[in-house]
Amino acid sequence: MSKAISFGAEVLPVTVSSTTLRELLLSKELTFLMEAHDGLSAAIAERAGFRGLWASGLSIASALGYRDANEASWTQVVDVVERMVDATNIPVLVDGDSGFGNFNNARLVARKLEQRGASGMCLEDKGFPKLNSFVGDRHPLADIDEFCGRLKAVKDTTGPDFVVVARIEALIAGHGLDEALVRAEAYSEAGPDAILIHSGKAVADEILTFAQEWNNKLPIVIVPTKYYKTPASVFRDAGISTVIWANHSMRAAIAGMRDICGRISSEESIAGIEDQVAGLDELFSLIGYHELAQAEEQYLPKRTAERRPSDSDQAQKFDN
Ligand code: SPV
Ligand code: MG
Repeated sequence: MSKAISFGAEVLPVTVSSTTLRELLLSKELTFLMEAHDGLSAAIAERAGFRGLWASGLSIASALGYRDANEASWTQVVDVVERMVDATNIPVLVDGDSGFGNFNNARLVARKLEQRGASGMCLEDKGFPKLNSFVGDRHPLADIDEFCGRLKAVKDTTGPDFVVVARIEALIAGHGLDEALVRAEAYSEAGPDAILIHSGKAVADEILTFAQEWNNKLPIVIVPTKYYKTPASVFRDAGISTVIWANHSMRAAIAGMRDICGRISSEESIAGIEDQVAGLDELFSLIGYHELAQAEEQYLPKRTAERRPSDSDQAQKFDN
């Protein structure tokens, strides 16, 4: 992948290349995608060493104060993704929910995400509006043929570099392994680049059995939010392609903000928490203020010895 480097990430606008999302999915190594929900969280994940990002629907919705029930519009999501793309130089896989409607809405969203620099979209086999997989137990699944049409439409509308991930919610909806495998088989005919198999269990058993049966006909992506105790080595040994840490920057932000807000409120002071929040230098560095200083040197007229009229000079002029 090659794109003009973001102003935030480097000193000068040059062209860099990073590993493409498809390369990450197909690589023999286990890939980790880190959740991000805005430009800042994306930049932090990149600095931590992640080679790809998950634009989480849950986290983006939460950061905007919405529920993960398609309350945020697709254009709001696209705008957030654009900020994540601009703030980093690593590929972004976007949680496209169920595609915001039928095949036509799904392909419209995918095309727009591609135009804004996203590297791929994950489409889940539910209807519109969807509800977060961990909320309640009503998760009606899409008709298999209809969902294949949605996948095909997205594939046909986007370019060859744009990755499409077909997400199976059969286990979440309580339909069992056979249904998940039937769906994986059918969806793979529609041309996606990978299968995401989701599970709400606290242990990885059903995911590991799925992986064994599926035998890597397409790369497998997983989201171990609930079976978080399973070590990565188990996923490696099972031949899983990609692990998504789906919501942990957003949850870390909640915990951090909750604690700091509570302390400032009760202590009526910021003295005690100063060394527990990120320094402004770190913030300025993450957002690339150094590039702005360099650009000013390059593009602003050089200051002359003569002082330029300041705002207070102007104010005085009006006062007189
Ligand atoms: C998300 O991060 O929005 C996901 C993963 O879709 S989950 O919340 O587990 O459904
Ligand atoms: Mg989601």
